[in-house]
Amino acid sequence: MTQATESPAAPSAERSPGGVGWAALGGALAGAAGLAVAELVAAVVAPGASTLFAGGAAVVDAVPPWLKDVAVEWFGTNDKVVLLATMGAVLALGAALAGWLELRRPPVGAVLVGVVGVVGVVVALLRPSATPLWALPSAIGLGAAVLLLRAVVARLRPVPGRSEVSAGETPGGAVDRRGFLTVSGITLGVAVLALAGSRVLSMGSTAISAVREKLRLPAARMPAPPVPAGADLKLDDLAPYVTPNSDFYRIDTALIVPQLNPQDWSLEVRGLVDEPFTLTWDELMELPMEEHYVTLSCVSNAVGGDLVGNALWLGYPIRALLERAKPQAGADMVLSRSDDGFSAGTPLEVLQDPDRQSLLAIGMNGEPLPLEHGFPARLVVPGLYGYVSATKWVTSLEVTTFDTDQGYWTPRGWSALGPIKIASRIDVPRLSTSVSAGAVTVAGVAWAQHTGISKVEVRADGGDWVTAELAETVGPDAWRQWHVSIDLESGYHSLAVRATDSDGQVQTETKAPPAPDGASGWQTVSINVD
Ligand SMILES: Nc1nc2c(c(=O)[nH]1)N[C@H]1C(S)=C(S)[C@@H](COP(=O)(O)O)O[C@H]1N2
Ligand SMILES: [Mo]
Repeated sequence: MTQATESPAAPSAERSPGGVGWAALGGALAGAAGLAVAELVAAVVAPGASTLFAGGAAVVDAVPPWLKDVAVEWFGTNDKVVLLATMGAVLALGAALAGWLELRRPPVGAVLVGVVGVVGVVVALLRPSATPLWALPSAIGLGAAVLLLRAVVARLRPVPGRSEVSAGETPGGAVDRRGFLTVSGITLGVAVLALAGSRVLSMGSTAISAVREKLRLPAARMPAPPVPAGADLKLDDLAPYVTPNSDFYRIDTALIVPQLNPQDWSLEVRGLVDEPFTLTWDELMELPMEEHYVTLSCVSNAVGGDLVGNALWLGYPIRALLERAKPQAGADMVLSRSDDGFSAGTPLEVLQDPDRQSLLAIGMNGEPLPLEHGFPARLVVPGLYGYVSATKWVTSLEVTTFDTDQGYWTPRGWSALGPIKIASRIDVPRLSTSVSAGAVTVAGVAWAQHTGISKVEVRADGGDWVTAELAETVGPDAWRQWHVSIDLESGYHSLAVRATDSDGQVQTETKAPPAPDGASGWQTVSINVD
């Protein structure tokens, strides 16, 4: 047998090598249309069920801790945008490859698209809040992509009868070029319309923003002590004592912010308790609220980093919820779960501590929680990193044990317990500002939540430690600003800072990376004095 007597498709395609590029383009268009159709269906079913978002969420859950650190370090809080862009690029390349394969080795391209679609269906069904309907976006998107792929690529096959004439000629002579362009145009149209439709439909989600805007929170029965006049030094570049909501760092695994309507929200308190119960929003609103300033920080914060912020939280004590549920002997952990599948394991003892103001929070700096910070309710526990305590969009508290359960990050390489390490940061002078020789103001913040900061020291060029002046603070759960004047001659200098907590423990010089239980070491900055 010779090449020439094989099935017509393969040799003809070989005679029109230019068709390969067009097939790749057609594949990419069909892939884009499939993803857009999935977005459109997801806008009706559930935003998190689309191929892109369910796939992205699965990637987020699967990344090893070191990669999470690298992502936060390189991209900061833009890491999600980078993830989605990378996924988009990989899928576009895969779809182009499918176009090429479909031309050369049908139906391999269609099968490849099918595999991606099936993976999309499976990961969507595996999401914690998934219902069987979550299979639809990827399934329907997959169907659309396969149909369009086959239709586009079919137009690149030589039209019978014309193929003889065109042997060895440019592909345009042999294939139905106009047909190809028409089908490609239709495919592009499907992609654009489906995407536009999904945007329009998902604007319904701004409905939750509207609900939040209208919400009036109850006044605190127990208001926070006023912020002392001297707590905020109000220096340029120094982090303000109270972090505005719009500047507050955001860390979570959610690719799309969960949209919870308070009227549909409830908190289930269950597990090893004598009196399990479910608390509705209206019931919560009737309970006496408290207000506390608490500084929240992330275990991923590098030395000198800004994944930390101080806010006024309004909420109901978690301690009181637990009292009502009556935990049983032997329990030592509360596993809090969020609507989107995150969980945190917090020591029961910490949450029952009458001296620790742990809240089921509904308000942040005088407003309902912003959507990204956990609307309508989240946990805030002074002294523990967010990953083991600060569950946003919280929907259940399960009293359990550390032996039987673990929070989201623990199997991913992070410590089960996450007490916050003593930390101090230099905010002033900023690297970019020019400083003149003489008395130089150095200032920053320091935190050791729940113990409090008793001293901050700064030294220049490895010399003697100079004690900084501490600004006032409302209490041990909130950070403290500090400032000191240091004489510096012109030239390069290195400045280091260390804090001491109220128990007399000095911040360790030993450097540790964020994983597995938080970064440590003294922050050192280099400055150029004119
Ligand atoms: N539902 C949910 N809650 C979550 C997380 C999350 O990924 N999902 N991340 C936690 C982590 S690691 C931190 S540091 C804090 C950050 O809270 P913020 O975004 O309001 O600053 O939220 C915690 N609560
Ligand atoms: Mo975190």
